[in-house]
Amino acid sequence: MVRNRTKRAFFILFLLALTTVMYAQRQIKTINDRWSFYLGECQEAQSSCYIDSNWIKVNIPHTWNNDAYQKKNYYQGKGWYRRHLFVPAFWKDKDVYLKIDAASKWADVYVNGEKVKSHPGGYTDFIIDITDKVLYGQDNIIAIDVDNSRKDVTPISADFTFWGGVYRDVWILTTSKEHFAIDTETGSDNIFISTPDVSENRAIVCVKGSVTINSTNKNRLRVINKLYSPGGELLQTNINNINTKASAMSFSCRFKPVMRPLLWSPENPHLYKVETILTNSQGQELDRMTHNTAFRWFSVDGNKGFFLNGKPYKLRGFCRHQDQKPVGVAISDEMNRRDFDMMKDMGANFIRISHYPQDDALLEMCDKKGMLVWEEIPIVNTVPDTPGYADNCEFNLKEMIRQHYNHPSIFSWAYMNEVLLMTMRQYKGKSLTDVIQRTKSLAHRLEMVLEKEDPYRKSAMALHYEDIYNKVGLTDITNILGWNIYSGWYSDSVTDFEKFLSYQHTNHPTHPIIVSEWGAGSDIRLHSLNPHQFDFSSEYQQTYIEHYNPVIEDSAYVCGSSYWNFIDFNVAGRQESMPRTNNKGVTYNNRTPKDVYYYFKSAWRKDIPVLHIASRDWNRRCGIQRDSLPVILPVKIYTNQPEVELFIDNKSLGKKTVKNYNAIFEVPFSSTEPLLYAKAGDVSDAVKIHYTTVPYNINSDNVDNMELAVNVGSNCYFTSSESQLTWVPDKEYTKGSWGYIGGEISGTQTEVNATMETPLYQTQRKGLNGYRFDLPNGEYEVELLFSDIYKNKEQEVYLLNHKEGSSISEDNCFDISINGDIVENRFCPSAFSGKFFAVKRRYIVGTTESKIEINFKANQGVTFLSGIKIRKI
Ligand code: GCB
Ligand code: CA
Repeated sequence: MVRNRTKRAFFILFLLALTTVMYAQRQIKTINDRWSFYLGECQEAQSSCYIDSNWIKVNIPHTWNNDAYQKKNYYQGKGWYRRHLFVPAFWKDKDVYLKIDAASKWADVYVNGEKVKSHPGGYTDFIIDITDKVLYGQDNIIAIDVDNSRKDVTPISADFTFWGGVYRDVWILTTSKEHFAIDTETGSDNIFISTPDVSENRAIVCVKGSVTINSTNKNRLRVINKLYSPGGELLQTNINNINTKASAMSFSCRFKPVMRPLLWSPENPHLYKVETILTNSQGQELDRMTHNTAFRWFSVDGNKGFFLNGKPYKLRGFCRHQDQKPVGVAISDEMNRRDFDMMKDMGANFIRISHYPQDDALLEMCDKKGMLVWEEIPIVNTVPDTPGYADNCEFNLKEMIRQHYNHPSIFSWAYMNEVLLMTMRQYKGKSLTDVIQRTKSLAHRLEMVLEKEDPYRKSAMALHYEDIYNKVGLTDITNILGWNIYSGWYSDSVTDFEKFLSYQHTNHPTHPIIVSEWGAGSDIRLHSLNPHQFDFSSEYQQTYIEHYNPVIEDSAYVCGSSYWNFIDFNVAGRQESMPRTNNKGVTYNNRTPKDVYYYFKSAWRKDIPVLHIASRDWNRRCGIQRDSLPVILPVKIYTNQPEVELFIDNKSLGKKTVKNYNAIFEVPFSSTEPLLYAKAGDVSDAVKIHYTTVPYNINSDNVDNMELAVNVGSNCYFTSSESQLTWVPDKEYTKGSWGYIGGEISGTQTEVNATMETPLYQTQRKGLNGYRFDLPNGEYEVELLFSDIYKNKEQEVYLLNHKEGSSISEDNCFDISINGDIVENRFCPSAFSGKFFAVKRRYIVGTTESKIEINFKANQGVTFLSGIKIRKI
């Protein structure tokens, strides 16, 4: 009896399973596992009988460019992926597709040795119909030949790494023989939902698509479109009969107006749903697709900025690169969603998906949780005349639009970034005119694609800080002008930002402006009490951001901005303080927020109180102790509250009025682990600081535990990530204290080899005569840091007259003496390893003269010093 009942239950389950199979006609699943990979060319790999057992086993998403974390010249070339795919016999009744979400930058795909697709473009997906290529009930071989070196596929020049690999999901899609057509030309799902007419009172939804019939079944088919409210209520059903005799079996449906629609906005992302169902004449379901849609409209105005749903709306957000160490761009959906959530947490309502189309997982969040989107294709720096390049650009634009058309969060498609930057550096005269002409005709061509593919969105391009774009007429081509402005970083002073904007606005009042980039770099190891342009201190980044944001907010004609960048991202070719990294992020590459994250959060979140002690990035503090009193150091608070109180070790430092979302307290530091506690209304924040001192006057009371390290030639404290030792900013020698004697500040942004402490070596004093410490007698360890970053001037002159074959060195060489004793005779720091190489020497010296004075005397070229450290032993 019991057994019988179980049997019956099984039977019912079995029937249920059968029905689900019958209805779930379209199935899609990842095949990201079980791939074999080979780096390099391997012509035979396409052949189905090739044995790949000695290849490495990988999972997709995958990139081969972990070398981009180590060197400028990362591998650009070919990589092969292979996978066995067993295709069950019962799939004979289905159509089978392979979908690859991204293979950078070019892919040739083979099935059982036959080439089935070539795809240009590393940021868009592609779909291949492999129904007639696979063997049913058997093992099949898929091979993908990927190449990230192609010069006919954009990007070819840009400030980011062109990671190679199949770095987004790979899918197998099966459908019944009658199904919604799949777009194997441009990789979209081929159903397009538009909302051509939306107002507060009524909204129209249209659906367009087509049907594929790969069977002899010529029965009538039916397309049923159902529209659901955000709450899931079925609002309307629309039925289309498909004439299966017609050659183009397309359908289109226009729902009756939705009255008083719930409008979509980043704050209230109401999504309606459209279900599109294909049935045969007996009503049996053959295929089904579901899409979100939303009711919103936008406009831009040269004087009044951006409008969402008829109301002025300031765009506040970020540009986003996608990579994360150690996986590069082979990031998961979860990581995409995590990035979205962080931007949303800061109160962003806008994302510039730059400089290339990104994962659907991100766009899905933008629709669902609310974020307006500008998405673009990566035509960056210049337009080359490489054959095929322009065609591929046009193709990638079309792909992006068709693939992401149904994301209601997108309001703008963009296609060029700073496209005259390299152009102007590389060409002059007639050839410059030619490139500009080529650029303009490509822009016109792309505008036509935009107009044809999607008349409902705005076009945009991002321009660098030069009037040339107006002069040559590029700014008349798109709907929105993005200006990338770095005044106060790469050039000039921060106040040139507002000057440039108002100049553009005054001269071109009809051009709607978005500040599509602005940003300053920061390196968590560098901090300063008097930060300045390009010093990579966290404090300069804060100053820069605090200056720009109010200008953007207060200029009504500015639509808004996207700060560059959400993350510190990898650029293999970049040098600066953190080689291989562009560090303008508001989060570190591992997505830990920088303190400036909370400036944005304070400025943008109106719905919750925000309070953050902006010392997380500078929580290893070092004070230069002048007397026995506590050292006073500033502590900044970011908050959206009007007033804030700060405590150190439970002692109140009083309250301060908050201006521009920040307040700075002068805090007395003395204990080694002080607790900072801030309070504003109901919110509070606390952080423990690690505090050390170094003496201003070295004496018998403080010398024993002293390790005085000076970042020579710099205004910045540098804390080593490895040892945690802080190197204090440099100062001039004064009697009784310590410091440099003579010389001038100098430095480089070029990477220095053989050290992890790059910024220490990049900042220097050049032409100095000496360095002096007044201190008690005793025995000391003195360490000197050098890196030769100079051409040798005398040698330059000498080189002009120099005879072929005579070997001369361009080294800068000097004698070094300590308290009068020569310790280095004609020392040439670059002699062995060359320029831009870290060199460190340590000396044990005793003094009976109450001082240690190191002197430098040039033999050839200049003297220089990057850092100095002194410690009693
Ligand atoms: C720009 C570029 C962007 C760079 C950025 C920078 O204007 O559009 O790709 O990464 O500047 O940080 O220099
Ligand atoms: Ca230095």
